[in-house]
Amino acid sequence: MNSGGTSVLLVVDMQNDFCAGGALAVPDGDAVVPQINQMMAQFEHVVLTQDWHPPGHSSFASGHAGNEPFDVIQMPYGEQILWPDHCVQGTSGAAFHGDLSTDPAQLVIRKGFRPAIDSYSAFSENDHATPTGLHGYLHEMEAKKLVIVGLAYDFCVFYSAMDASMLGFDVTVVTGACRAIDLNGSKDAATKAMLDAGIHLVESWP
Ligand code: VGL
Ligand code: ZN
Repeated sequence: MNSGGTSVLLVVDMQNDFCAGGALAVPDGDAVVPQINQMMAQFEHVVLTQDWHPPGHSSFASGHAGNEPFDVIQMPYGEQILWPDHCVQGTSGAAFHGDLSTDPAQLVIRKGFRPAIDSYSAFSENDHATPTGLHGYLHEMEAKKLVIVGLAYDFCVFYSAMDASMLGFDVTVVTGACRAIDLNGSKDAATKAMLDAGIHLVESWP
């Protein structure tokens, strides 16, 4: 799978808190683990992302008196959905799903660790100005194609795919290996925006 440039598999936020019983469980999130494990063997480079918030992170509704999870508030960098406390650094909720093969990963990108900014994209914080370092890694690996899977389809997968496309990568999202939170139509909106951006959406891989 190397014709036309190096391909990288980006596995987004396959963590306990986004799976069954987790603090921000994505419906059916666990179901994608076996397919992702199989896919890893087919790529020269595998990168994992890990949502990694300090306690009391500004995206947590618990720190905003009068607000509840899934409310939308204004932050200096724009609108922010408030989430239940999730993926707190060092907790079991922030750990990767126990059945995920993490051995093939060459790089783990942690994001969302700055107390005042949330981070959905694997490339930059939600201020769209603070990079994570992933772009530099991909540049050095001479990556041209990015295949993206994981959780959640309509948040971290979506924003990662859009940034990757904007940065000039050939991007494919494997929808069968993703699951969505789907807040107020966010799943369909994500699909439309990705198709408009020229991102390839395929049900399975290869
Ligand atoms: C995510 C909401 C908050 C995600 C992370 O991984 O899609 N969503 N933090
Ligand atoms: Zn988060």
